[in-house]
Amino acid sequence: MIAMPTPSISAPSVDDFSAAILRHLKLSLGKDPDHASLYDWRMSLALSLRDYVVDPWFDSTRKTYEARGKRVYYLSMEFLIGRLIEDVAVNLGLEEIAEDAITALGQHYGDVVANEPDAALGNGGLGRLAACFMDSLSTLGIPAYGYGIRYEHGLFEQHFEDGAQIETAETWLSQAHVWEFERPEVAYPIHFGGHVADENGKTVWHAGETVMASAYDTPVVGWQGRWANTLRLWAAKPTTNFDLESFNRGDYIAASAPEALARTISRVLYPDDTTDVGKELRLKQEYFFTSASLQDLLRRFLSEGGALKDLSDHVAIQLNDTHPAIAGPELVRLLIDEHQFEVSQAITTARACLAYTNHTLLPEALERWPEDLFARVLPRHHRIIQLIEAAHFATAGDTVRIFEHGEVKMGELAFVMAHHVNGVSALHSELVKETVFSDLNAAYPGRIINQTNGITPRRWLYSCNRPLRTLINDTIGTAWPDNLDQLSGLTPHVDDSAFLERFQAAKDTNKVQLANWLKARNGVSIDPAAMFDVQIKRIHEYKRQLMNLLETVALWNDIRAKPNGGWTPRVKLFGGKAAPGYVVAKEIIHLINDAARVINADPVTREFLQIVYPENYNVSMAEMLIPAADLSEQISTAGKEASGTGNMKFALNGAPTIGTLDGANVEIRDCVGAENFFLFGLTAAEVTARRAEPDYARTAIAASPRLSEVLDQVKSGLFSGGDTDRYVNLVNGLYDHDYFLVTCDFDAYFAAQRQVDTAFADSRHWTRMAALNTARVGWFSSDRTISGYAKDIWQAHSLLEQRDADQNVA
Ligand code: NBG
Repeated sequence: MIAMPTPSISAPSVDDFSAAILRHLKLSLGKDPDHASLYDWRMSLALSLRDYVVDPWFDSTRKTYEARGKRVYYLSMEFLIGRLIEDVAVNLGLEEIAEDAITALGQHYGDVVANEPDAALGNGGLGRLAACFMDSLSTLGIPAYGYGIRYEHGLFEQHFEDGAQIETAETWLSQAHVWEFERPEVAYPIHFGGHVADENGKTVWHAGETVMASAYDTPVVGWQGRWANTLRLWAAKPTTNFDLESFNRGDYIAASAPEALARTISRVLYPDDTTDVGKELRLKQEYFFTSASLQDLLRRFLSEGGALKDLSDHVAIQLNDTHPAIAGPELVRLLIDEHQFEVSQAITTARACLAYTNHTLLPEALERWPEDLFARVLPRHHRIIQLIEAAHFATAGDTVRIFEHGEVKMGELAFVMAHHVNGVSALHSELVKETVFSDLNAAYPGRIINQTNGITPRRWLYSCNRPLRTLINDTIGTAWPDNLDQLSGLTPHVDDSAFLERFQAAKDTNKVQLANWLKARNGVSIDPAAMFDVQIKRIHEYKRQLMNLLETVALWNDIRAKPNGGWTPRVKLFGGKAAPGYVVAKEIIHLINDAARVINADPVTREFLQIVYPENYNVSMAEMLIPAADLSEQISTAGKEASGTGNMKFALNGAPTIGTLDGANVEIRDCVGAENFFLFGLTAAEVTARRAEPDYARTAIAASPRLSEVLDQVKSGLFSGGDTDRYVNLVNGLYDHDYFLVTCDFDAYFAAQRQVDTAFADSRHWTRMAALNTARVGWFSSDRTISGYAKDIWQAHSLLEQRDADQNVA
C-alpha cells in the first residue's frame, strides 16, 4: 500500500486566484470584465486551473524519465471524458477557491462550469472506463500514456422529434479545447494501401497513400495533484497542406482535396456501441491511431538508449477491446521492417508487451474484416498476420484460425498476440473462457484472467455528490477518495437515526436539484418525494429498456384499476442514445416517449406515475441523475452485460439495484448483501436453456395475462395516436424472436418492482439499505482495478513513494 502522499501544489488565496482569472480574461481572452461572456469566464477559469496542472505534470514526466521503469500505454479508440473544470479543480484541491473566486467576480459558478462542452470521445461504458482508468493511473502515480483519436466530432447530439430520435453533429472543437497542448513537432507518417514487393530478400511495402498523425496532449492530473500523466490524442493531417498550383488555376476544391481526405480519418467518432461496423474508414482510424502510438512509444524508448530486445521490460501496452488489435502485426512490422528483427523474435517481443481486454461477448461486436478489404488497406499487415497465424499453428495447432471464411478475425488476432487477455467482471471472464475463446483458452491455459471494472470515486462521488461527500467527511474523515475501502467505516452508523436522517437529507437535496434542473431544461415538473427510478445507458435490446417500459405500462394499468390502492409514487427516468442505424433501439426510444405522453397526461395516475426521458444523455447528465437516484435499473439479459459500470456508480451514491445476475451486478450483490439488492430473473445458464425451448416467448406471454394486455395495448395504437403500424415489428419481434428474453423475465421483474414499492414505503429501512450500498462498494474503485492490472498484467509500479522521498529531501 502506498504511504499517504502529500498534496503537491500550494493553494493560492481566493484573491490571488481571482487575479489569475482576471489576468487570463485580459491577456488570453482579450476581454475586460464588463464585456466578458459566460464563455470568456469559463475559459479564463479553465486556463487559471490549467496553470496549476503544468508543474505536477512536468514533475511527473521528469520522474518517469529518471526512473526508467515500466510505462503503461493504454490504447483506446474512445475516451469519454465529459467536462474537466470540476474534475481538475477537485483533484487539485482548488474547488472552493475556484468557486469563491468566480463568485467574488460576480459570476455564478454552476453556470460557468456548465458552459464547458462535454468531451464526448466515446459511446458508453468502454470509453468512460478508459477515462476512469486515466484518473486512477495518475492518482496511483503509475507512469502512463493514454493514446486515442482527437475526433473533431464526438458522439452525436440526440434530439427528439415527436418522440423519435434525431441525430445532429456534435461540435466540441468549434471552440478551443483549453486543456490540450498542440505538439506540431510530434507527427508520424501513417501509410495505407499500395503493394508489397520482395526486393533483395526483403519485403518492402510501397504505400499508396500517407497521412500524418499529429499529437495533442492533455495532462491528466490525479488526486491531490500529486501526479499527472498524459493523454495523447492524434489528429490526422495531410502530408502536404495545400496544392497552390490548383488554387492558382482557380480549382479551389482540388486545392484543398488532400487536406479534406486526410482529415476525414479523425473527423468523427463512430456512433456504434456494441455492433461491428464494416467500414474501410473505421479500419483506417484503428490503424491510424495504433500505428502513431507505437511509433511514438518506440521513438521514446529508443531516444532513451533502450535496446529493443528489452522492450517488454519498459513497455506495457493495453488494448482496450479489439479496436487497436492491429497493434500486434504493426509492432511486428516495425520490428522486422525497420529494426531488422527475425520474424519469431519480433512476434515474441511484441507479445511480451501486449495485453488485450475483452469487453463483450456479443458476437456482432467481435470485429472481423473482409480479407480483401483488409489486404487492400493494409497489404503488409495482411502478410504479417499470415506469419502470426503460422506461428500460432506451430504452437497451438490449427483449430482456431485468424483467417476464416474470407475474414480476418480481430478477437483471435488480439488473443494470439497478447500475453494476457482479461474479461471485465468475474462472470464475464468465466464466460469468455467458456464461450467465445474456449478453444484458445484450452490452447493457451492461464492466459485469460479477470479484472473487474471500477469507477473513479473522485468524479463519481466526491465531485458529483457534494451533500453525500460532506456527510462522509463528517463521519469517517477525508482520506477515503483514494482509499475507497474506508467507506466501510460508515457501516456502524447505519443504525444511527441522526446519520440516516442526514443520509436521506443528502439524497433529497440531490433530488430537488435534479427536479429544478428538469423544470428549467424541459419544463417538466417531478415530485422529489416520489421514488426516482433510473435507467441510463446506451439503448440496446440486451439492456432491456423495453422490459422496463412494458412494466411501467403494466403498473399504470394496475393503478388505473385501483386508483386508491396506496401506490408508491414513482418517476421512471430514462436516458440514453441509440446507434443511428439500430432500428429496433430507435423504436424503443420512440415507444418510451409515446407512452410518456399518454401516461403523464392521465389525471387518474399522475400523482403516482410519471415517465421522464431527457434528451441527449451524456456524462454531465449522469453526474446529475446518479446522485439523485433512489433505484438503479440493471436489468440486462443474464450473460450479456460484460460488466456495467453505471451499476457501480448508483450503488456508490446510495441507490439500491433492481437487477439480474449479470456482469458486475453479481459482485455488487455479494458486497452489499442480498437483502440490499432486488434480484430477479433467469441466470446466464437458464437463459441458454430457455432459449433452446420451442416457442419460449409465446409460452411466456400466454402465461402472463399482465404482459399480454400490455402488448395488446401497444399494438392497438393506444400510445401511437391510433397508428397500429408503428410498433407492430417491435411487438411481433417479442412473440417471434425474443432473443433477449424480455417475455420470460417480465413477471419476475414486475414482482421484484412491487417488492421495491413496499421497501421504499418504509423510509427508514430504505435509507438504511441505501447507506449500506454506499458503505459496501468501496471495492469498485478504479484504483483497485488499476492496481490489479499493474500487478497481474503490466508489472508496473507506482512512482509516488519515489516522488515523496525526493520531496522530503528537497
Ligand atoms: C462494454 C460493456 C459493458 C462494460 C464496458 C466496460 C463495449 C464493447 N462493452 O458491460 O458492454 O461495462 O464495456 O468494460 O462497449
